[in-house]
Amino acid sequence: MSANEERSFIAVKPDGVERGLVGEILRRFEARGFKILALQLVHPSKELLGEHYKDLAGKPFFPKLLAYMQSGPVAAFVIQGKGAVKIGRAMLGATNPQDSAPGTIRADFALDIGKNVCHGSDSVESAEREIALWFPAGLKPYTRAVDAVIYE
Ligand code: IDP
Ligand code: MG
Repeated sequence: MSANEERSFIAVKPDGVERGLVGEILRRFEARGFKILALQLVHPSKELLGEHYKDLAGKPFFPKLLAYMQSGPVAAFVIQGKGAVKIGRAMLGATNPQDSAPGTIRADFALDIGKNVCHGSDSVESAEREIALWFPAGLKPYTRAVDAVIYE
């Protein structure tokens, strides 16, 4: 996979969907130049979430996190483009919105760590794992003419 084809898994969590932020969040990634490679509203099972957040299984907030993530649909999408993982995390902002830099999604739309509106993969390996988990049917690549004006 070339550098311009790096992928990240991004999700608008149930609070973000409920608050009508799906369009705004998608818009930011589209405006930055990323290609939307997959897009789906998902009602995640406990099993899917347990796998998605398996590294956090021992944390005291884990049960609350799963309940939060099952409180409504999640808008799951995959972005593709140069620096998708690192830039995706930067655009989301720090996990705790109290610490997120102004201009990031969490700073602009959230106040509490347990209602922080969005998820983004933390590494290329996590991204591939999460994409396979949330989009088990796989992704269908496509070309965009606009990439010729986005990349040098
Ligand atoms: P990340 O979403 O920025 O990658 P993680 O540490 O992977 O942060 O935690 C996953 C999610 O779990 C966070 O986005 C947040 O919703 C929730 N979370 C993390 N730490 C806490 C906490 O201390 N209290 C409540 N919820 C938390
Ligand atoms: Mg994480």
